Amino acid sequence: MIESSIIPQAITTISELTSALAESERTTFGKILRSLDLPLDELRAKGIWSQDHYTRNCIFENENFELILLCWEAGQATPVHDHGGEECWVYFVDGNFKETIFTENGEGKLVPSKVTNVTTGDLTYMIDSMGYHDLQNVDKTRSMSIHLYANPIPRCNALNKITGELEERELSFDSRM
Ligand code: CSS
Ligand code: FE2
Repeated sequence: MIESSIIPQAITTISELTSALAESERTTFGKILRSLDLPLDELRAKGIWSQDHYTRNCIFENENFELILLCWEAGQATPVHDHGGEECWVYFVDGNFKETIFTENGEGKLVPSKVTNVTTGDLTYMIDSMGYHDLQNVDKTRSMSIHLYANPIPRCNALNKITGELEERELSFDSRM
């Protein structure tokens, strides 16, 4: 394991990021993501976008964590969801997003408890004990975010807007980078 003191001042490539995460304890994951300074052109060239839904593009995965580039068209959003009992860091690579955290009220209904506007360079953290959340690209243009889950999250619980019930969803990749 490397000491946090030898994490590079700035991480400027995806392979540097992957190596730093693979060689570090998860207690330093937030610090590593905060040191990101990635060239946007390289990521934009590798990303894929869909008019139907935000896309999930696997950068790297092992048994300890998965690193995913999410590509968002204007206005696209996640359902309200949890994180399968794992830790979730989101680094906002490019764009303007709204995060809404939901917690259960006395009747077990999910209600919004906190809304945060986040922008390029921000880092957020979620774990199921904090509740559920959704994310929306509130930009008028395409946006990107990098998601780090430790351990990997093959499935999570998401709110079905039609039934108002939580249901288990498989999380798949639209591409592997
Ligand atoms: N959990 C969602 C993104 S918001 S953290 C996903 O991985 O698709
Ligand atoms: Fe999430």
